[in-house]
Amino acid sequence: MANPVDVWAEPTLGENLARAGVTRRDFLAFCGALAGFFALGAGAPRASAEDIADKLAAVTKPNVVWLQLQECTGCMESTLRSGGTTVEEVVLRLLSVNYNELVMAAAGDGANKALADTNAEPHILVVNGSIPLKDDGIYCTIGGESAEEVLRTSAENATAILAVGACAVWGSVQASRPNPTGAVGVDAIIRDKPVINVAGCPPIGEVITATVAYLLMHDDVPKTDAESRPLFAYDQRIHDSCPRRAHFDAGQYVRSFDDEAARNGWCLYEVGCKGPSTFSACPVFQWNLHTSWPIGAGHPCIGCTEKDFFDRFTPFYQVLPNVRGFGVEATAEKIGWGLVGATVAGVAVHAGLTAIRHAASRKSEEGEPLHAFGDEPHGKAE
Ligand code: FSX
Repeated sequence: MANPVDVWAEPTLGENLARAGVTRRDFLAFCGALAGFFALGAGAPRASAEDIADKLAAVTKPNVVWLQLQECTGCMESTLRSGGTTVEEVVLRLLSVNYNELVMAAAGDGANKALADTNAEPHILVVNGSIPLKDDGIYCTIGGESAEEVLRTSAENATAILAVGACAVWGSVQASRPNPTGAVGVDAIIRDKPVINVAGCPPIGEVITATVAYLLMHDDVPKTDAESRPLFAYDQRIHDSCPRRAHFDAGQYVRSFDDEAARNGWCLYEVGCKGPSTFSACPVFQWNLHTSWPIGAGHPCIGCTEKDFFDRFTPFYQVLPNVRGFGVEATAEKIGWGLVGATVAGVAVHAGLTAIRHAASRKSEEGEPLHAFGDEPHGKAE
């Protein structure tokens, strides 16, 4: 794959920021956040805010094609509303997004020309949404071409390809059984180039931003795990940094969403939380200017950064997928190991699993039916 930095067009990001009135102080604040982000996970070289600022300021803006295929627009919303005072300013100025259905002013022939013109030159390709393959792809077409054709054409001159969102990564909800449109993710179609999978439904805005910034700063794609997710953002389980973790270890579980345990902020595992099986930086970055996140708001993690989560992790308000012959904590351990993969096993994971084993010895009362958000009452997983 060609060096992504080869595709820059003038002017440099630093010149752009200066022209836009973004101060060095604000830019350093953004770069400081990035430095902290890269320092949190594995797979990214450590760098100071000044180092990052210097590298980013020197690069020139890459041309970008940002496709939106079968999806709900949540990923672009997440990107645009990541919320930092200067983050969205900086991100938008990092890139020349020549084609994106949601934000571009052009329509019709003008939009199609923008896509064709950008595709003719080296560019970064970002894809939101799944690709329907059934029935000649009639379920998602752009300018009379199927999503598959548009994707293949857009990938030809792409110097880097990002699949952003669970839909683009694995097909997500659309690909769940019975998958009526034959939806697949980007890397099921693009086989001759690496695809960076930025997982989540939607991914955290800062994770999208940081992945783009990584591409701009380095001459290579970031190190990834077995699912092609950037290691710096997906090397830790939610369970390992969950603020409710102490309650898991103490055997203190919410059993229905209106009980005393829920009001006390206890562990959501028994109402279906998939945090023990899910790799994501959610507890650290959260959403909306660090305001909150699903578990913080009292909702179980649904595991949206994991492969085929909609088929594997539903019903969402039950404990982890049933594996006969194991207790719920043993099931968590088994699934956790299955998802860890050779490239992401680490001290934190071992520590988390050890705690699960300990917690298994003080397993909470079983057999109590769950009533959650209109679910039919059901028993615990066997
Ligand atoms: Fe999918 Fe994204 Fe979920 Fe929605 O573009 S990952 S349905 S948040 O919008 O693709």
